[in-house]
Amino acid sequence: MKKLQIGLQNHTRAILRICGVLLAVCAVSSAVYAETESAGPGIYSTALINVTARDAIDLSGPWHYIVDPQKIGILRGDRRRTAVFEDVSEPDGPTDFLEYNFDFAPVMAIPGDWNGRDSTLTWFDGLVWFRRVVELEEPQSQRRFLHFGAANYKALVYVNGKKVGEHEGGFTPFAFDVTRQLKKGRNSIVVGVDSTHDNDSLPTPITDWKNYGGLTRPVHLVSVPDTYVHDYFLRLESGNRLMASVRLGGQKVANQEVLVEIPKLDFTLRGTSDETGVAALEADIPSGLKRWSPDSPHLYDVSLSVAGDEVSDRIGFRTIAVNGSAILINDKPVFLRGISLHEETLGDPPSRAFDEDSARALLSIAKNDLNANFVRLAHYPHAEVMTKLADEMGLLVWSEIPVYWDIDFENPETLALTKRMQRENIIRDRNRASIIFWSVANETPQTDERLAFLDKVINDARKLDGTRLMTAALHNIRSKGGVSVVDDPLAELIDVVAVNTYRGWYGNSPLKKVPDSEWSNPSGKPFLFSEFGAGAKYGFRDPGLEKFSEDFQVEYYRVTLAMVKKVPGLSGLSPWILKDFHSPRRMHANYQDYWNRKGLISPKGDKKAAFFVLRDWYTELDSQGGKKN
Ligand code: GCB
Repeated sequence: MKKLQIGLQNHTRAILRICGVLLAVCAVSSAVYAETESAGPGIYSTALINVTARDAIDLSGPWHYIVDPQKIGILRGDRRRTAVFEDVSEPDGPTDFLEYNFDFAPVMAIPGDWNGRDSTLTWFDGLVWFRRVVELEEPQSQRRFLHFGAANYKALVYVNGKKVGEHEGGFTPFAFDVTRQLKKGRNSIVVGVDSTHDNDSLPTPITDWKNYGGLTRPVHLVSVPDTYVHDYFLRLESGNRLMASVRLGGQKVANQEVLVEIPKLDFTLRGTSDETGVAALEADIPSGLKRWSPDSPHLYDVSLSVAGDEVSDRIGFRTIAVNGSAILINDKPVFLRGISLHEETLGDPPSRAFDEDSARALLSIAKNDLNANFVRLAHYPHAEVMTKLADEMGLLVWSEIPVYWDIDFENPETLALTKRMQRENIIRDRNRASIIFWSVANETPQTDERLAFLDKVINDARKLDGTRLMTAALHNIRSKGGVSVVDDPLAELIDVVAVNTYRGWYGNSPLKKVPDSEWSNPSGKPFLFSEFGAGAKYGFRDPGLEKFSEDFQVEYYRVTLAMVKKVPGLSGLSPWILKDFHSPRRMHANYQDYWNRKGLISPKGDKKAAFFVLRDWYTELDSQGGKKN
């Protein structure tokens, strides 16, 4: 296995390995969903989707929590005294003294990250146990899933003291069938969340963002009938067809009548599931269908039903294609006036957990104030509330998995983890019209191992969703005769070539030379600048253009936009970044204080001067019908 440049002591490694074995891969419980590619076009096994549209108990709210710095709950969990997951509270439990008691433990609002919710845990990286009690009434006729929007990074899940499953990966949903473990009356749900990453994890511990630990997205107890709609994918495909793949779960998945209806269009698709429980339906595009676009984000109420189960969604329909170096939405070229975003709320301290208000706050600054039509949701799948809102508000979206910098490209387990994470993301979000790109990597090293790894990841994505464009943020640039040439074989595997560049910020190149920089993209495919940016501390002004002054950032944006405007056939940009964000590697006490300051707005949302430089150009472009050249 390749050695990454992460200095872990041997004994730390040994502990990580033990934990790794215990917490291993997402072996979903009760053998309901095997981690295999299952039947049907574009349909794989993973958590059921769109849980907020189902009969579900929202478990948001206070959960008791216990910090376990030595991870004894996992390592010695067989001893009753420290078996936190058993959730025994004396005097009902053993007479022997217990080393924990959830009833006396503090509470934390879930969804939430512990770093922001408990000031003693600001930089805590490790294991925290959470408990929530759910009272249930009989009869319990339905199948029940315990569904997690996300837990960062590994989760061990117990119901009434019995383990129901594990999951690895901090940004994607997972669910366990807990029907058999639940009982009438009091039910204890205990989740151990371990935020530590290692060389084989995704990402590794080396990132330029804060590792927020905890149950960062909502938890639901979902009830479904014996046979139910598990996941579905509605889309327009070339040739003017509306296609729907619907996958059933439960007892009798074969030969079921499946109905997809769009009442507003008086449109019905009807079909029967095959023996694997998949119904593939299609018809000509209904007359009168208004296509979704950023200018007119038209969504339709859609209902899917089978055998007594019904799920509703709001879905937009549009096509995406490429013509030479142009990106076409509904057959029209689009220039992407973008901005990058981390999943971190406005405020100090910020949070990883987004509700609709916090998502709307950030997205409306992008859409309404900056006049953007595109957001790069970096560097991992963001909360579902973000992509649903992007659909509603009319923002095009770049969705990404955390293949960030150097990961273990030679490790088959890392590959399996990457593919599963991508699958969980795509299946959750492929009905979102806003998403136009699936991105597989950010600034990865140019090696054969990486290429072979990403080739497999890209192929998997294309099987799950043949309608989106594949991309990656590249940084391998060669200088030829003064021209910067995008020189990365990964460009051959993707549909849209995107480049990160920090000329004038990192390195010694002076700002005044930036406008003269020339770019060449030999692939001829659509070309984007996925990142550029400069740090500025809000309120620090210096006409002498000291770095970290707002004035420097303004000048940086002026010269960089001058460069951008000259790139022939450019399809768009997503500068780095909308808001300053927490990062452990930004330690400069004067300028940074653990914030990456490249935001165009401060942590609390104050606009820096450079915000208006970008806004003015975006507004000008918009008034010219979105065309750059
Ligand atoms: C990059 C990375 C991004 C960093 C940024 C920076 O190239 O993709 O994650 O935060 O540079 O600020 O240096």
